[in-house]
Amino acid sequence: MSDETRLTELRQKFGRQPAAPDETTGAEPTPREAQPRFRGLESGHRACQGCGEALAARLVMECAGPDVMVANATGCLEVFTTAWPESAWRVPWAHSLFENAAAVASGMEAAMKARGRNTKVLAFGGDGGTYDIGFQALSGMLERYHNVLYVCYDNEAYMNTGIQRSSSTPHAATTTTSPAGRERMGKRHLKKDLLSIIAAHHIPYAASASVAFPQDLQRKVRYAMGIDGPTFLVVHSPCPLGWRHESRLTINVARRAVECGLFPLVELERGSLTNVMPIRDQRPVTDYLQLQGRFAHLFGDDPRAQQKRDHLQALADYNVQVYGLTGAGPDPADTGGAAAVGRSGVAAGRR
Ligand SMILES: Cc1ncc(C[n+]2csc(CCOP(=O)(O)OP(=O)(O)O)c2C)c(N)n1
Ligand code: SF4
Repeated sequence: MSDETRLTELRQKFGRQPAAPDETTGAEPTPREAQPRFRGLESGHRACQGCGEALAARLVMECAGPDVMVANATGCLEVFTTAWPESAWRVPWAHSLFENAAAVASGMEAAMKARGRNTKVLAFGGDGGTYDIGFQALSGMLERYHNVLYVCYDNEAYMNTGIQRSSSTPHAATTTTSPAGRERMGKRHLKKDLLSIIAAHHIPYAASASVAFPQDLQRKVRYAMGIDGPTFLVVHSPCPLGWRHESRLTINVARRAVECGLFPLVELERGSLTNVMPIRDQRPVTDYLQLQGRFAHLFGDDPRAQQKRDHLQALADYNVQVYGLTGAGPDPADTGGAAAVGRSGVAAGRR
């Protein structure tokens, strides 16, 4: 069976077909209708209400599938989608260890190549599995130039095992292993700049995305999928449980992270910055921090609180400066991000 026939079969079985122009009027379908809506990750899994990671994975799978295979590091995504004997995945999916999703994906890709198939391999990991424990395998996969799209669902802590800090946890956030208290104001260290390290491998494409901007996220996935070689995407994915915000605020929290400059949305090709999502009106970081219980200690009477808030503002301003985020161009608030997410029933308030 040819790849094309197999793809058509998969789409008929699992997904909505891309709409064609209207037969009588000839009207073109809207961009959304023209997309194949492949549901590689089904509903009915066991993620917490408002889980950003679940939404991010669904958005990625919608436009990456159906002709893909997934290697998934252990973590929340793996656990909430595969409670034995059930699975929410509609693609070939392999559980890997915490530390080796990239190595497993490399092997899958090499095996498919040996069989003469061009099935694309995806590797998924949380920030613990990517920034920290799986980093060595990831670096090797990029350097060996495997044809794999690696997606890191960045919820900024080891959520699956009880909200431990990772090297992606932001400065001053409280976690179970960086608790705010008399000794210190949450995490002492800075969030690791993983994207710059990935870009230093000079791979064809590396980018950051956010669940608050699904169209931008899906454009980046489609672009990465079209590249023959290693590509990388880190998706900012709020976790209501670990960030201690209301479930209905997931999109708002993610949006504010971008609007204040703490989570810049950028694209790098072969190590060079090629595109950014500009911020027309930069929000103060406090607009982002105050929605989340993990930063609640920064708004109390402690004299160190102001210093930490200033530090976080300086980090956001630094991002705005080095990536050139201010200036003309489309504003994130104009891109229909949150409104587009509303179709899934997730609260879609803009601010
Ligand atoms: C070598 C190893 N150490 C620790 C664990 C336990 N463990 C499983 S998932 C996990 C945390 C995953 O965190 P992250 O990758 O950030 O994903 P999240 O759950 O936040 O989505 C840990 C510590 C493990 N499975 N293997
Ligand atoms: S703990 Fe966080 S990342 Fe894990 S399922 Fe719940 S909301 Fe999602």
